[in-house]
Amino acid sequence: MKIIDAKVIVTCPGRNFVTIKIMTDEGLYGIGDATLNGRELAVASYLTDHLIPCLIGRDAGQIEDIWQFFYRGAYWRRGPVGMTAIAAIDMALWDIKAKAANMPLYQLLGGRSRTGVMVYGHANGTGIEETVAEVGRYIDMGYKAIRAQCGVPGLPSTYGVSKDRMFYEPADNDLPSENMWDTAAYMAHVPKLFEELRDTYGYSHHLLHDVHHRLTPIEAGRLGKDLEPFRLFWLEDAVTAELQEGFRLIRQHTTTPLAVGEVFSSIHDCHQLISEQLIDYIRTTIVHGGGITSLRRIAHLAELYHVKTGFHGATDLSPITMGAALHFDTWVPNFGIQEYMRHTPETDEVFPHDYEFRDGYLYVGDTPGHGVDINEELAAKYEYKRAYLPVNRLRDGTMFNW
Ligand code: KDG
Ligand code: MG
Repeated sequence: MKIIDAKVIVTCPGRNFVTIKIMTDEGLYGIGDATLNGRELAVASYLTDHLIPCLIGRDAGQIEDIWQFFYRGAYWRRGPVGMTAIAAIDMALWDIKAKAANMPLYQLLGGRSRTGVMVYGHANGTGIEETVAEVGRYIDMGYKAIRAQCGVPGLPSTYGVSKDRMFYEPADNDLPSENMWDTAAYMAHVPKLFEELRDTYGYSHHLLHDVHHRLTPIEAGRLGKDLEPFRLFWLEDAVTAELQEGFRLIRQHTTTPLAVGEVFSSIHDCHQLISEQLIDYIRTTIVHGGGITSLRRIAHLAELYHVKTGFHGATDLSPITMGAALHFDTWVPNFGIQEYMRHTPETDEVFPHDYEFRDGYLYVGDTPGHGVDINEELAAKYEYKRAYLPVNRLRDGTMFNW
């Protein structure tokens, strides 16, 4: 089956999404997500100007060879823009292969390892009381696992606390808005939130927390230790992870499980973290980590070292990534959990899909492929709108991690 054409579709049903559609001479097509929040057009150009011309005429079934061609053949390896572009092609080719086999993708990967995929939702509020009430709302909706984020006294805004109760959208401006950060205020506040949560709801639900790269290893060790009585499912992105060995220091000080990896683009970003057992969950997901072909390698490496998957699933990853990830989650032996931030109805309409949420779990359907499509006519109605993630500064004005 030959690839005869491929195109990039940019749409903004409330937020920007980039999609590749690959067509074959047998009439089958596949779609892949190429969305990189705040850098969408760079990936669109990487695909249109550099990868698509090399795709035409290739055998759509040679997924591994095409992956290697674009990874090794680029000479300039890795990096989020390039790996997101490769991921999009890879997702679309797996979609085509599964459609050609008349199978849902999880069957092609090795079949079902579980009936449903446990997901975690996002509860947040400006203060502790509001966040505790929100967690209650998620429990009422059936969630078994909930991430809790809370405003910090003295800071006008904080990562993870949304303006909209239903949908959190961090890319909030056409130029980066500026947030302010205070580590001491945050470190003093977070344990109070989790104490209140456990006092209110007990220990029957999983609770998670995202630090969003704001601490140093020794600070993270202290926070992890302070949170130990509240038995978190995980503490996420406690520090930036360019220095993988930095996690050793956190590990020496706390038994709170650690998750990291949503910004990683390849296995080399987490090789040491995994092989030295410095983390418990790897969050790198299909769209930013080079696709299903690449994530399979990461998951297998992780399995050897008792590390489980915990795929990133924020709203800036399109429903295509969610569909592909859910098939992967349904198969992968060392599955941990899947993040699930609901997309808006406009987004769901542009990307019709067959997965559904029931009682704390997401279930994939049996549509051949990854089960997600794109309504191109509708997509064309939503024009690209530049949007940036915020940046962060300390109280004295120093640039910091967002
Ligand atoms: O684009 C950035 C978001 O995906 C990120 O801020 C969300 O940290 C995030 C998470 O855990 O979902
Ligand atoms: Mg995160």
